[in-house]
Amino acid sequence: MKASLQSSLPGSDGALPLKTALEMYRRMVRIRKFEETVYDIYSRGIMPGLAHLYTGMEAVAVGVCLNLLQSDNITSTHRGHGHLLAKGGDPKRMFAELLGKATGYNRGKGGSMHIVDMNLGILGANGIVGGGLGIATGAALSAKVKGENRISVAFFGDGALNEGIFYETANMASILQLPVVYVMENNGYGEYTSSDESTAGSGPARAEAMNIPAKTVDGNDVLLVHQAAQWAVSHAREGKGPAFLECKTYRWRGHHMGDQGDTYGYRSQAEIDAWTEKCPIRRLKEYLLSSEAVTSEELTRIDADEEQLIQAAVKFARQSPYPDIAEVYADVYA
Ligand SMILES: Cc1ncc(C[n+]2csc(CCOP(=O)(O)OP(=O)(O)O)c2C)c(N)n1
Ligand SMILES: [Mg+2]
Repeated sequence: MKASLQSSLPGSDGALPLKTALEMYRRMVRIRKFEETVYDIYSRGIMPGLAHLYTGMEAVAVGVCLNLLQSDNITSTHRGHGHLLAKGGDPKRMFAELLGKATGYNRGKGGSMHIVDMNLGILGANGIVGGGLGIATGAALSAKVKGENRISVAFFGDGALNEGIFYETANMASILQLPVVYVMENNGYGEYTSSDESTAGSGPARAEAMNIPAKTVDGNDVLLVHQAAQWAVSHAREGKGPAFLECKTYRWRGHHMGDQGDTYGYRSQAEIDAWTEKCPIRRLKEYLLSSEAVTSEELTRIDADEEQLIQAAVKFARQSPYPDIAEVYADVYA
């Protein structure tokens, strides 16, 4: 095995360590297996509540988060499992939360859209579209005021780009030169509406209008996302103010678990198939194998490790107790 892997990225200025490339692979596989297991347990009536799956979009969360320190903050969305896992979230506590168990991140009271891990800088998934933009910008303001070496990343969708909160917070971040990176996950749809029908202009153009430098990248190529995020993260960390990254990608599954097949008829099978062909995991796998930096056995071993991790997490969650009824009003704000 080679010690390091020369990245073939256009404009790449150095070698991408093989260790990083393998970690990208591992985390994308973890997210894929986590999400497809959620699909399975939800479909079998084991999981209550709601879930929005990240399958197909793994390269965005992983490419960005592998540029972050543990102390850096992220804010996530309603489609948050991938962001949390990419930042180092514990699959056991996540599954326990999804099943409403006392061992979950929020002691079973939050579910999919409220998972928080302050030790990992994860300021929360968020059921409010665009809600994370304000929180990430506020965290960046606090880092700047306190003089802490900590940046924030706000993941948000193409739908959230049309929320007023983006303009208020991005304007403030630009004026105050706050260390925040806005990562727009452009999967082409907000619920069942194509962004072509709902969005005038583009995210990067809107950011640039506020003097925020912006790039667009193929969000299904983890190497390209990683490289672009390296630029955006360094920009924020070096005190140059906010940066904006648009990652073009696609969600393989419906908007949420109630959106199956052609229930709402807004996407053609041909479109879904074309994007499935651009699987970010398969792409990285082919790249790694063609570079001869790793063997297929090594990747198969990672697949098996991750399968075991996810199955152990589900088992842990299923065997965990529900919270005691006496806690029903604890940690609840009204
Ligand atoms: C403020 C607000 N408005 C509307 C909704 C309902 N809603 C939930 S997800 C969603 C679509 C979001 O689309 P996008 O930001 O592109 O994220 P994606 O689901 O594609 O990941 C909408 C409209 C909400 N949760 N919050
Ligand atoms: Mg979207």
